[in-house]
Amino acid sequence: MNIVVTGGAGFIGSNFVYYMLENHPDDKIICYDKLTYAGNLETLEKAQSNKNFKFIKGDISNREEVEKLFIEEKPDVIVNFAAESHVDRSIEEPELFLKTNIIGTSILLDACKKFGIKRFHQVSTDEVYGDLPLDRPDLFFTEKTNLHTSSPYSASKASADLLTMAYGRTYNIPITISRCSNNYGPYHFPEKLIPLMIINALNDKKLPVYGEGLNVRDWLYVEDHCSAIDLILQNGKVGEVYNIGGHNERSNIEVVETILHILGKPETLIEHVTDRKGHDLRYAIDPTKIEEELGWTPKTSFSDGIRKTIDWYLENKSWWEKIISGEYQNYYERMYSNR
Ligand code: NAD
Ligand code: TDX
Repeated sequence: MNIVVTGGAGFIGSNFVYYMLENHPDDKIICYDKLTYAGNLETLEKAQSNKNFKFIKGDISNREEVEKLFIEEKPDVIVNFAAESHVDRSIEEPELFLKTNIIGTSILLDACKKFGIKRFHQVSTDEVYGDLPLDRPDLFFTEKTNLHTSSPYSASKASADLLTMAYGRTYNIPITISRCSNNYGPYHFPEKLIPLMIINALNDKKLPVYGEGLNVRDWLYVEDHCSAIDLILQNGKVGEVYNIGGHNERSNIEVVETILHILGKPETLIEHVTDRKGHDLRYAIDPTKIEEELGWTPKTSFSDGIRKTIDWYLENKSWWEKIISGEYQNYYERMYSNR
């Protein structure tokens, strides 16, 4: 099978590329990525020598480039990871999120309609469900929870989900959608909570916690997300949505304290800063459907995963040092100075 992984030079997409090359040696994995600030060819260095891997630079929101991809590579499957993915950037510049996440997805779906496809899988997020209150730990997101978005990012992802379902129903395109909770692990871009805190702590810089740090996220080790998508591609029911999560809820402050503790750094590095606008309180996934229908179970607990992740950042300093010494500095300055 020819499997196109859009956004495969980013965090989860690259982990998925490696997962598929290892677990499906008979498939060809084609990474299609625009290489925005979040895409990084160095991340794919170890895949380049694999004969089953190919990289193509291209933009999902460019119709001509996408049609060329379909004509030349004849994909059987598209797994769409390509997106603008950072909530804080969406608050600064919503329009780019609409272009990539909504128009880009619609252009991919148009190409599926025009050229045919065996499966279009949309990688979505638990953020499309909005948030849950902090004082109701009994509540979880199920696939039936209403879409109720808070940020321009989540609104754009929810729109892409709706378009995916509409193309499935109207044009009979065999679609599936997965909505996963927060991922962490190797190759996570330094702007996101866990890598940012690890890197700042290693550099003895302040750790900027938004507000009181009581907001809760449900963390999943990235490899467990990859295995879930793989199962959905193999055995998932066309037209269905699957939630992915492993019941690893932690408040942000707990996560930051855990990182400091493992690294042996003082809690005085923590600095509470102005809260994110519209900040979602709590995400928590109910994964019963994917567990019962597809037999998926996550392998990595948060306590193991966070140690593995910290080890990876310790062993791969050159990967992140290059990122934080570039354009990232302007971003950091814009986002965090005088906050
Ligand atoms: P990321 O920002 O690390 O990577 C995104 C990748 O997409 C980059 O390689 C970038 O170059 C590429 N890209 C951006 N615009 C593109 C375009 N127009 N055409 C082609 N490529 C483009 O993101 P991530 O954290 O790996 O997230 C991947 C996907 O998973 C996203 O769709 C995101 O919404 C979803 N998701 C992420 C999480 C999470 O915790 N990170 C959780 C659930 C779902
Ligand atoms: O400097 C920070 N300080 C801080 O307190 C940053 C970057 C974040 N935070 C808080 C905000 C959130 O409550 O940490 C939490 C996690 O923040 P992010 O890493 O930005 O992730 P989140 O907003 O939860 O969104 C992530 O999960 C769902 C991904 O970035 C999305 O792409 C995915 O869809």
